[in-house]
Amino acid sequence: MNQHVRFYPDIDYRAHPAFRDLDVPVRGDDAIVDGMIEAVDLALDALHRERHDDAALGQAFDNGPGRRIAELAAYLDRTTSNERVRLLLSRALADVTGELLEEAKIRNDRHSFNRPLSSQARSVADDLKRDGVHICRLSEVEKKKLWELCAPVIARLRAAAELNPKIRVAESMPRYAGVGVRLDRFFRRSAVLDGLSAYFGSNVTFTGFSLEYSHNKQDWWQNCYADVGMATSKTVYMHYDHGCRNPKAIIALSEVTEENGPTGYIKGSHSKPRSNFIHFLIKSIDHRFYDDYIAGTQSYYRRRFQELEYRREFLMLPTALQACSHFGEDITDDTELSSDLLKDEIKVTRDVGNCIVFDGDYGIHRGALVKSGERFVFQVIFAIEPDPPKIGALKKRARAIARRVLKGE
Ligand SMILES: O=C(O)CCC(=O)C(=O)O
Ligand SMILES: [Fe+2]
Repeated sequence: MNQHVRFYPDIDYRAHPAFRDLDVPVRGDDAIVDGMIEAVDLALDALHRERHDDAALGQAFDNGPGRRIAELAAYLDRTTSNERVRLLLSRALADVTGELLEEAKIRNDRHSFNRPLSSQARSVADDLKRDGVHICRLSEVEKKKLWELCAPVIARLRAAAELNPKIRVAESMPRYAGVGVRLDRFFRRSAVLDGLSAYFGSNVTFTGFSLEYSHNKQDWWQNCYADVGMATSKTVYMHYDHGCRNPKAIIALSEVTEENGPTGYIKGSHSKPRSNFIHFLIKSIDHRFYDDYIAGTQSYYRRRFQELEYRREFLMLPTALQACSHFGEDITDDTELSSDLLKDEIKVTRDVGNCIVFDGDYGIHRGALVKSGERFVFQVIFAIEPDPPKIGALKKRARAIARRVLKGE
């Protein structure tokens, strides 16, 4: 199979024990769909190589990749008989067109991005380029201070977990108050922001973060395929994040070992060959699935793969679209793919570091799967965007301080 028209990793769902006996007829038009995918990717590549002024970019996008995507959308609309599948595809294709235009704008701006780099920032950017990940460390003193500042949030998270022990619990925290300001200082001091900017060729800002509490009673990631007698796989929860361009950091406040859910990153996975278009489209399909999904009572987080009806609909898609951004459980243990991914995984335990910065939209990672004990981490979101005007940031900070004083924190 031509990996340039496929998602990475390419999983054969028709051979998977939970799908192989479902008796869904094969569409038989993979060659046509693959050809149309290739046409979108070629048009995207051509557009990304050119330099446009802002006004002309939209037009160039519509005439190139936009037109090719519309052709694929019309073809799938004509040839997909299941109504729910057809509507899902149409919503996802509309979304992905918007996403790819945004991506094209970012890439277009890169042609004029040029910023001097310190040697520290160059080394962060080199790590990201080579591995898709940069690992660093907050001092014990700084960690202790952050832990103290988070005490009220930690107490609320523990209480929420008591009430609802099986699901994920996190609280988003103010970007411009105490903890956010300290994290911002850390990212600047350790050249994380400059390194990310150099890696992406665009300005990167620290936009927000939350504190997440994970513990061993949670089961949101377990037992997807228990109905066919499969144990949770060794690659469970390996995934790409849902966005299409935002880098991320995970900072561990707890002492992390193999037991309490270390973040894992598959070194080099950000640059594996794949179709750029399919990479974006699969995330849009995953996301748009939830528009007509009626939530059930189970806590497992990927019901599209757990329920027979949705498994059948999944097999009605062209083979190139039979993929998922959160694919870890779908890889069968002791296969070549499973061992390849596992052998390249770096687990960020306390001996390795306590802060991992990574390209989570293109690189495979996982974490928070606690076997025993518990773990508190900050999930940090960066964005590719211009710095906010200084005066705006100062105003936000003043408002955040005022809120804190009023709350008596
Ligand atoms: O908590 C971790 O270590 C990783 C979590 C993650 O990748 C996510 O929430 O998307
Ligand atoms: Fe993630």
